[in-house]
Amino acid sequence: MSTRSAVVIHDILKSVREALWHHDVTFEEYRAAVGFLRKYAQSAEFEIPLTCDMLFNATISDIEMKHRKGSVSNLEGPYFLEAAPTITDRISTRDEEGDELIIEGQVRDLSGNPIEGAELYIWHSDSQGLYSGFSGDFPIDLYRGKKIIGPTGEYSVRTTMPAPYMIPHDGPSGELLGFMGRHPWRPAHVHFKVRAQGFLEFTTQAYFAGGDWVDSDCVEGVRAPLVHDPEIRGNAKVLKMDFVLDPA
Ligand code: MBD
Ligand code: FE
Repeated sequence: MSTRSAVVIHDILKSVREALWHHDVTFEEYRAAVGFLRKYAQSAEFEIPLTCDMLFNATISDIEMKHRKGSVSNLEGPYFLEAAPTITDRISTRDEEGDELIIEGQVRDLSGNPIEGAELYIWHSDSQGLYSGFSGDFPIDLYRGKKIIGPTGEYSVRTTMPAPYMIPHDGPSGELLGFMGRHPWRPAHVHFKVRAQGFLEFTTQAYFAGGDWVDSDCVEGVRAPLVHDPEIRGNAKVLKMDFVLDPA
């Protein structure tokens, strides 16, 4: 009897070996590739998850959507933090001048009933494209929050616009992108995760129509239904995000 891991690993290796055959990969090239992989052992701790997320996270999230009827999910990325501060109606930021962003919508089930008590995590970059908790002296209570959803399922949270994000590219993840002839940019995006008793955990992102790199995301995460064209309300952009959760 084959275990699931045996079957999946076998198929992955089969595909890799086919590619090696197909391209006549030489011993020298093979040694160079092994040498490249060894760099991960000396690099920062985030490099391995970053490379994996860059290459495979979007695919895993698409595969998962086959089994869901609710909202369109998207990759989590490497910068989710469980320890996000609980918020009411605004996410703390340090940009007095950053463009205002209002995020509002409803959390509901497949039949349209509000999901009271759902935990909505929102996290995004600052106006420089940096994430709190992952960049120097940058306290984790900024640019992240956990909102507890009330009885109507509706929520509204103020924050500032994220910026396009350049993934760290001075380590092996960036070097790999270079080998592939790609740039290290992600378009500006906001991350969401929703957890509620009795429902599947839901993770997605929102992107902004017309923004830089929307068509060439380095992690290939952009999906058409997730590209939004926010309306303007006063000085703020308004991002409408409804979350429809599948039952557990
Ligand atoms: C990010 O900010 C991100 O969201 C993903 C998916 C990968 C790298 C950096
Ligand atoms: Fe991100």
